[in-house]
Amino acid sequence: MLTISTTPFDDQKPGTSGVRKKVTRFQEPGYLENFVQSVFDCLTGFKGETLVLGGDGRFHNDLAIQTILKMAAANGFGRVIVGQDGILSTPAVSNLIRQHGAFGGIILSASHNPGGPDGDFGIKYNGANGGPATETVTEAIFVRSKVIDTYKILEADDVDLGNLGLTNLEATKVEVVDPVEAYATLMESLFDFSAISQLFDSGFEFRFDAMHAVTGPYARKIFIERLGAPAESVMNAQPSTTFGNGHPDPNLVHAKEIYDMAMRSDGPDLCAASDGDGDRNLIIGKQCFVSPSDSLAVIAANAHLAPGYRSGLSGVARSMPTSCAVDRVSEAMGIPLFETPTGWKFFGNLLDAGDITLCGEESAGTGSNHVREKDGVWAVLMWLNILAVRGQSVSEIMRDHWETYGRNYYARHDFEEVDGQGANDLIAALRNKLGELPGRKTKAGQIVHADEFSYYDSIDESLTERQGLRLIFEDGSRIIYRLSGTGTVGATLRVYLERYESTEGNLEQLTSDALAELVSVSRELAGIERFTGRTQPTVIT
Ligand code: VG1
Ligand code: CO
Repeated sequence: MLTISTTPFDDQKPGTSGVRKKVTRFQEPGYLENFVQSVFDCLTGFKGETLVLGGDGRFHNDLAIQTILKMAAANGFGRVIVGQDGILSTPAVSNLIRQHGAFGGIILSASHNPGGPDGDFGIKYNGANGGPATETVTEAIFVRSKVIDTYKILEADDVDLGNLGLTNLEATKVEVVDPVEAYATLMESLFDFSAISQLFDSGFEFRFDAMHAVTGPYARKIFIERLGAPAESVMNAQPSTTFGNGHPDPNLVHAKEIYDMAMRSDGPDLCAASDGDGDRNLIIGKQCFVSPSDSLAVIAANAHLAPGYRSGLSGVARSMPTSCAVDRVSEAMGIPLFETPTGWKFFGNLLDAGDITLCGEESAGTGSNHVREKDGVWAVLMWLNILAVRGQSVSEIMRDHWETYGRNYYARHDFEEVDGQGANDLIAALRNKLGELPGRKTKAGQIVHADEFSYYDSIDESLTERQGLRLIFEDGSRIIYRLSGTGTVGATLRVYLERYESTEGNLEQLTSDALAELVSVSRELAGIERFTGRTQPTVIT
């Protein structure tokens, strides 16, 4: 075993569950090693315990996996469970940690960010509950990474990850597992597979775009082999290190191929997609896009139709910028609703405590207490199960939903790769102005409340501050501003817009029209052009 001297890096961000950087940064000697050793240095009691390890297969995955295996062995883990060829989706890692009672896991991914030699890479640590490390742990890792001066690694040959089974890395056992098997079995325990098979038999047309990313093998095994969907149902199913030179973000911009297919009048009945690491989902019915916020609400209202959720929901949670559509459902069902900061790690304690069964984010993340990550394939199966039982189309289900609960028109405008200083100045200026906003009349109505969101987690007693500036209007409309924590170039300003239309209102309006006034107020109030030089967002979702 070697103990190698190293010097800390200065570009780690506090408060994020891991690091996401350009591949070239990760190729610098010691960069990955510093993060991994910082994680191990912050954990106690893992000697002889199990670590789960895998990634989304992007460029650098293979090299990083070998390094981490040797470091885990040098640091004293007893066993490492690793996906064949180093592949595991994020929800599959979460499941394996829980199933094997592992100490924790390491996930290699930059999620929906592009891959390849010039793309992004990332790494994060998940704890024994299967979820992203909590605020307390990520803070400790950050502090450690600033002072670290050595890391430990074995001098050993690379482990063959191509074959299933056990090998030894000195005293540490390395168990190479099928990435899909355990996950597929979990899905089968939650959903009515025979109802979904019958749906496919009935001629229901389904397309899933794996975007050349990690879900390809999962989708093939589950949708085609176990549920009998025709082979052409899964597109771009072969994972590649560059994601086919694409951008594996299942939104209307990057998943345009499947979006265009869904918008045809003779298109499939359900189109879906997932991201680089398999935790996000896109759901589009025939000519009917389902916003992630609406998807969460529909799933909350219908989850009891799936066997795993038959006994109902204990509660639901959404991130603060996610639309309030699910709030209406929770109110009608008489179950608690929790509002958390952006990021899945904030759902972990609520799920562990049994306070919630379902949770989601506006950024195409939906999930439940079955794992501690958002789960793309799970969300698609949930929709298939609901469609199979209700026997209606996606658009009929949406119409029904809006007629019952009203409709929350919603959009997110992203200003990507803007100057970091400008973005910080914009937020600072708006923060200073919050006090004078309540009472102000705008063309989108009167502002009644303005604040900066903070969250107190009563379970671990942590306080998380500065989680987005929030303007609330007299009719319940909202404009929210926050800076992304996951971008790797400059800053990304996200502006979230929401307007509620009650059931008596006109549900036919187009989303863009419904939000036009809010959009223009959001630009003016924050001085977006003045601070960023941009007149238009780069991505609208
Ligand atoms: C974004 C999303 C957030 C999500 C996070 C990780 O964060 O807005 O909702 O939890 O990505 O998703 P930010 O800070 O850039 O807004 V994934 O699929 O990249 O693990
Ligand atoms: Co992801």
